[in-house]
Amino acid sequence: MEQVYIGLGSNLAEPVQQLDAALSALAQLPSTRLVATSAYYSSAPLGPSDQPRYTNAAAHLETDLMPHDLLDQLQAIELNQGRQRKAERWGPRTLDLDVLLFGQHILDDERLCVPHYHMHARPFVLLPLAELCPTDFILADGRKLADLLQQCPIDTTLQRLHTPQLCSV
Ligand code: A4P
Ligand code: MG
Repeated sequence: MEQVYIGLGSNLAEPVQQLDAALSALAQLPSTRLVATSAYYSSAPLGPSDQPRYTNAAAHLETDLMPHDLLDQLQAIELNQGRQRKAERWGPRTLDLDVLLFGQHILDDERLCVPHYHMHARPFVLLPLAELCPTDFILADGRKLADLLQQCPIDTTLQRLHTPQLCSV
């Protein structure tokens, strides 16, 4: 079993409900267990500002799926929840599921970059992730999560919301 951390984000069509539905779908993935989920966080959009605020969270999975098979499953969940892929970078979406960390694997191919390339600069990714990891957590590439948190820009718009009911199965 690999220990995997997923970043969830939504800013369209009832974001909290989108994340609730996505966590239920993650809990039902084959050969996978949903171990824990973080609280939900609300923040102003990074990138184009003419879009709604985002709701973000992180989930800890244990899985026997291979990385690209897990990505296929995540993209199927996104599509099932009405995700439309547009050319616009950092544009609005019903659901974004990113593989943040996949065990001790470092991946960099045309479909998967893990650890996720932007996570170090994003408080709305690091704060939920830190809820799920030990304080001395070290990423596969040797970076310490505590250092990333300390060096990450402060987001004054970030608000911690509730912790979802479905926190483990
Ligand atoms: N891909 C490569 N590595 C990964 C990975 N580790 N996990 C590839 C998932 N996918 C990965 O993904 C494009 C391609 O990335 C996939 O086909 C996959 O093979 P995508 O989901 O279509 O695009 P994306 O992730 O939305 O990339 P983009 O447009 O750069 O958006 P971002 O960077 O995710 O930003 N503001 C706040 N406050 N909160 C947010 O969550 N999110 C965005 C979207 C903008 N502003 C935001 C937020
Ligand atoms: Mg994505």
